[in-house]
Amino acid sequence: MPSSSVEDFRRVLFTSTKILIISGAGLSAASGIATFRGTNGRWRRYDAAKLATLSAWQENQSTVWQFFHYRREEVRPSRPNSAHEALARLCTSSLRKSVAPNATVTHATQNIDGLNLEALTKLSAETGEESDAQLVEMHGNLFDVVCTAHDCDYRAKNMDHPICTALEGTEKVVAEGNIEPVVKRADLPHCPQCQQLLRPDVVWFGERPKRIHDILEAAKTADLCLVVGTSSLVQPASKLPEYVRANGGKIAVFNVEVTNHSDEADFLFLGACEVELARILG
Ligand code: BJW
Ligand code: ZN
Repeated sequence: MPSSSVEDFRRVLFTSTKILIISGAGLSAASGIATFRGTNGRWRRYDAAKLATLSAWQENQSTVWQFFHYRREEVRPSRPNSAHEALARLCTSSLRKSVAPNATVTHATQNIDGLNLEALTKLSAETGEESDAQLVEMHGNLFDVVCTAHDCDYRAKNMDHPICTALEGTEKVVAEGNIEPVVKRADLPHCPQCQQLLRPDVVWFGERPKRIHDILEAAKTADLCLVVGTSSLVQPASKLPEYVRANGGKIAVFNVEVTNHSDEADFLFLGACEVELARILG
């Protein structure tokens, strides 16, 4: 049975040398962003997981762009919550000293909302110290776009609001039945270099997560792994704790509910991570 002893966890944290944080949608729930599989994981009449595929994109670029435009609009007003802030402190050398003085940190987030980076930037502006941790947005970022043409290397940050005029207002539509706003392909975001269609630079099923080698290396050498707010249903993120365990490392799960892997954890903190991480990490 996993332990929920804060004292024992803090002892393990204090002697750790390589920490891997794996986070998911529950980390941003308190910032007002819907979890991926929450409320049955649906957007309009679609299963969100089915829209996160290359085949959905190939079938209907307009619908997929409307989904991502909706998500950009959802994220835009949101701000990091106390869980992002607690992790940001753990990712900053001088603030980590009192809890994990000998550790380096890698944070592999599955979230595409950019809130972990925002929390680090905010903390760095307050302390004057840059984070020394490695932050990997392994499923990409909602505000990055990439050209779909094979012979074009265009890739950029795009904070435009809206990303294109044809998508404006579609985020408010709750489509009933099969009736949906029509946004023509020609009116979707296009590449300024070659005029081909742009797509969100996020990782769909069957695609390779970003910087996967850095993440696997961190998992194979970590002696402590914090698994925060993820259902642990999606590979390879769901497999990373197994690598940590194979190396003799400890696993601590922070989730509002028991998940697939929580019974294999050494520590389980059941509760909202925005409360638990602040309470336990300080
Ligand atoms: C709280 C809380 C609070 C709530 N406090 N907790 C070829 C074809 C097809 C499939 C595959 C293939 N090759 C491999 C696969 C397998 C596939 C897979 O895993 N499928 C499973 C469904 C079975 N994986 C992949 O395809 C991955 N690629 C891959 O494996 O490539 C091969 C490779 C690996 C290694 C090296 C080289 C090659 C890619 C997966 C991409 C996933 N993409 C998505 C969409 C991204 C863009 C977008 O967001 O739209 O990522 S799917 C979706 O799931 C999204 C999420 O990041 C991801 C994980 O979800 P998450 O974060 O866990 O959210 P939820 O909603 O599921 O859970 C929230 C949790 O929070 C819950 O537990 C709550 O209880 C909790 N919670 N409030 C604490 N306050
Ligand atoms: Zn292009």
